[in-house]
Amino acid sequence: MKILKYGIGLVAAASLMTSCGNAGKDKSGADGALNKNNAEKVYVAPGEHDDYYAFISGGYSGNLLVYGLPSGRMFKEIPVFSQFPTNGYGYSEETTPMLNTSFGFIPWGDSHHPDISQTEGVLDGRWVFINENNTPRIARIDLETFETAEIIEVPNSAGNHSSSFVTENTEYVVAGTRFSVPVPQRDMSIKDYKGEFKGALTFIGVDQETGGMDIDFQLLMPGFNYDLSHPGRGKSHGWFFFTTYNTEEANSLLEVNASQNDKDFIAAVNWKVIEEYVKNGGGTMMPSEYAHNVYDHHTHTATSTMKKEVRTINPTEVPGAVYFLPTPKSPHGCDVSPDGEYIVGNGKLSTDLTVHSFTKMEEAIKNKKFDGEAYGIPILNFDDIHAGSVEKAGLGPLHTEFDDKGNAYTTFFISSEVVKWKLGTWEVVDRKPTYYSVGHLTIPGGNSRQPSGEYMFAMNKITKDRYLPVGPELEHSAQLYDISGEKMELILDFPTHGEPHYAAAIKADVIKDNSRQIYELDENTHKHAVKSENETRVERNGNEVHIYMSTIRSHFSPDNIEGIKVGDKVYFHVTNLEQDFDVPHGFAMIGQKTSELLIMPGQTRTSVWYPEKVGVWPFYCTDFCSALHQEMQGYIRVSPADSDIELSWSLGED
Ligand code: RUQ
Ligand code: CUA
Repeated sequence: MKILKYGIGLVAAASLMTSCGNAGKDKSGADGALNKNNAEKVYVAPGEHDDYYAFISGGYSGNLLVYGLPSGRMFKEIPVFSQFPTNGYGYSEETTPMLNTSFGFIPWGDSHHPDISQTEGVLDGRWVFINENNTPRIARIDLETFETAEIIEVPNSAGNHSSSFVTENTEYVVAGTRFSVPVPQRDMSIKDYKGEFKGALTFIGVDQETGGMDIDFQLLMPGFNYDLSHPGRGKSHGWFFFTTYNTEEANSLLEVNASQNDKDFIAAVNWKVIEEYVKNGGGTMMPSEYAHNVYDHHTHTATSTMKKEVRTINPTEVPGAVYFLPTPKSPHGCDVSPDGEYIVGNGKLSTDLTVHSFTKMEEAIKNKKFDGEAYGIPILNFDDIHAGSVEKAGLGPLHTEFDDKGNAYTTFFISSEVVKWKLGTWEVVDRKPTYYSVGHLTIPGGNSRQPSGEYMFAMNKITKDRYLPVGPELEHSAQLYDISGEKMELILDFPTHGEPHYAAAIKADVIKDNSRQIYELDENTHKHAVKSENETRVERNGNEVHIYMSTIRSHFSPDNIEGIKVGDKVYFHVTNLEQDFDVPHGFAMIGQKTSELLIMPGQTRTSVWYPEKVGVWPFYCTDFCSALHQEMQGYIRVSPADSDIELSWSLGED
């Protein structure tokens, strides 16, 4: 057993080296982007718009990036789980509550799998959700403002990886734990893991009007690792599927000890049955602590509330709620075909891709044909549910997406390629190399009933020689393929940011006309907003000083302030009075131990400054906003702590 495993490891390493070594030679090949037709395919003329938005996870940047397809141009980095000095997210007083958790303020996150909201199985472009892996959280980004609107922490969870995927009417956004942990957390020996640790699968309800998230229930499963998940759709709507590995429940050297079982499971969860159970009062409210952070774009302010309990469900108490589908060798991706019939589980250590049939699964459940149980959860017979396997497709299969013509596309990390195969016949139709070692891939409309048949892009883990060298640390590369024909054609290379795990992509038309241009000043209900320069002022309350400031091209009001003292705590509440699209102003104060503020038209932002040195200190606008941007500046006089200089402020006085 051990020999075999290490054998695969060696093949993997060898093949990885080979594929990288050959790469340079491929560059002028027939499938290169140098081919004129291919260049035209990705060419978006100056001033023209792309056809698709792609929301690409920023991985260990903690953020979400917005790209256009087919050009591969990056339009925006949306800060989600990490502080972002570019606009002050996570630094300004209004936004720091977004990063609050039961562990306190966390400045960083590891974002993985974005997923766009759906109506009747079709992407509707209202929101995009994304998970944070390290300190388990789910965020909702509003696609009118392209800002993070809400973050909810997921208790009893760790390595929040089988997340954040939505059901076909966005009834739920689902989060599953990768690491099982003691539930509730307690001081116990790690060696007692087996049978004691639990894996929480969390169903977060989504309010259809506001998008507001709230945990409906948490299923406390056996202590496996729940790696990835996808909802059923169409005929399988009402079910959710999770791959598991480490069904061995090992707690050390998992690369060996979690690879012992010939088959792990896909857990099939019937959430409609559990929903009924919960409606009838089922489940147990467990004391717990998790943060729920909500941003309001009228007050321009986030609030953080600590929740105190969560509804937990013991799966064995709900008949018909959970079944295990045996699936070979530590499956990673768990993907459901557009019609909801096929559930693909890719065993990382298997050369074959396993596909289960939903119809057969239902049949086997109806006939109560089980092959034993694990912790009271019935295990189905592999042969009863198996639809087919794609044999010897490649090495190290990870993720699968689908097109609109009955094909599936699977990434292979070790053999560094995307393989196209046919649903139903399981035959391989095409394979194309990726540069290098692909993780996820995306087809616009992935995880929906209506994937597109135009483009697919691969997000790679290794970049090596794809771009001009920039030292040891490289951005990850992505490759765009034209999939409209029988064979895939590589048409573009583009760099991504952080480590892109999944990406969600959607037709631009669905979103672009709803995109907001300004915030209405009339609707600004921020408690420290000013609506005109007449309202700007400075107030002292003990050693706290509040500066109510405004910006408009090309000055601050006030721009001269005296009477600030060493030892004060100074709040800058800056309102941008502009009501024109794309006229933000910035604010930066010399020596201030935070980031700048970047303030959108109609918005208010606050930062805090502790003046430490006597003198006259300038502040300025950081965003080149007008021909007289360089004139957009001001001074603050800082006097000794015991000074009796009166507080005063002015604009345009001599
Ligand atoms: S998982 S490849 Cu989060 Cu595959 Cu990244
Ligand atoms: Cu305002 Cu530059």
